[in-house]
Amino acid sequence: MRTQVGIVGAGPAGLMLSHLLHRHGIESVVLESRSRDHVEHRVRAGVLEQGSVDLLCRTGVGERLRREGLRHEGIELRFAGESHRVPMTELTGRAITVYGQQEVVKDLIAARLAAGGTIHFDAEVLRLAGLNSAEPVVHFRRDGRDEELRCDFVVGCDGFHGVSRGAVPEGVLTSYERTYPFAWLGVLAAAAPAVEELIYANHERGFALYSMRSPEISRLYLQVAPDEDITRWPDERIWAELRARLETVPGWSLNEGPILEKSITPMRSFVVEPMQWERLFLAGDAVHIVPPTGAKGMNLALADVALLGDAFAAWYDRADAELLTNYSATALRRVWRAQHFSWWMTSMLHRLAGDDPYEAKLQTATLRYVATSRGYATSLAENYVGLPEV
Ligand code: FAS
Ligand code: PHB
Repeated sequence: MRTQVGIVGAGPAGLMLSHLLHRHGIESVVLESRSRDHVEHRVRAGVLEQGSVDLLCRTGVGERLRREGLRHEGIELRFAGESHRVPMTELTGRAITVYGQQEVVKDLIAARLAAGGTIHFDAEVLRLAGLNSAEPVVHFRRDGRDEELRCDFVVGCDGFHGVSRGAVPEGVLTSYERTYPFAWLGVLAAAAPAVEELIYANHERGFALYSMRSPEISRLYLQVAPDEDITRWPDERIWAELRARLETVPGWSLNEGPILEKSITPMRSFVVEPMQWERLFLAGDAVHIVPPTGAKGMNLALADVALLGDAFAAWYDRADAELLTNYSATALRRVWRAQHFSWWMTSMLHRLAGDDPYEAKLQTATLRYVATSRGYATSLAENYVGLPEV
């Protein structure tokens, strides 16, 4: 099997890259270890930055997003019994759209298959070879057989637990990491959201987030211990804790309903540099992770491959290697801006280990500064809706 660009992973990064390459007339093959059904139903991110919406729409995969996505022009911060809206669109002229990651994945898979694209599901990549040669080889296993994909370039879009990052020789990569003393318990509930916009709540019992997927489906999160056991969280306990942390303003209550899915997501900040080595390029969670408080994960993945799409086009169209050579340095500017913003949102909103009363006071002061300073609110807003250029 041979192609121009071998892509490991059919998440938002891998699928969008394959779509962008196709639009430039560049062949690719996507190898995905899980089934199509699994990747299309894996509940993860929910917020698309303006730039991600624009990318999907201008490349012809935004039709259902336009129809079903929920455009939001603000978010609400709840703390110390107060509630403050950050009017993001008024401050920046840009907005976010709530549209589940699994819907983006479904739209991209449909577009690739309709265009005759090649995505091999249930095809686990075992190792990458020849990355410093003119013809790298992706070794993978499918239907119990070992197979090879020969290509000009390999792009690792295989997430934090993938194999691509590990294919870079010892001593090349530098890792930067921060772990947090908490995790998120996320639930998907068949309950009409009791809110028009997302609510981020700083509470003495811990952080809570009220999000949604549609007028009928709510998506909610609770800060829990980093090693929390989900079996200790029956539905009643989840709702009771969400009520305690979110129902802090008079006359407002959340809507409950059957919980359709619950899971625990660990919190970490992580970057490896550089994001490329020889003929291997890394994108998305394979090379950086952010705590989801800033809703940046999926958006960063899409921004990475938007750069790679243009870089490969320059290489194949006119043998211009400049964008490919500078991919890592260019992408890392946005990655580190998002790392800082995600860390800042996480530090401001979560009950930190040790219950340091000084920390809690700093959090309240920061939140109140966002609520009262147009300049500080604009800083939060422009990072949240996505900076056009960094
Ligand atoms: P992905 O992890 O989405 O995709 C990688 C793909 O590679 C997967 O389909 C995997 O099966 C495949 N793969 C891995 N190893 C392979 C191998 N050896 N061979 C072949 N295929 C292989 N972000 C937010 O903004 N908000 C959230 O609420 C949020 N919640 C999250 C919850 C969880 C449990 C996780 C893990 C992440 C969450 N994220 C969230 C972040 C998430 O949205 C990522 O940023 C996004 O999925 C990144 O997309 P990709 O880089 O494409 O990686
Ligand atoms: C979501 O709707 O899944 C979501 C929204 C905002 C976040 C994280 C997750 O910061």
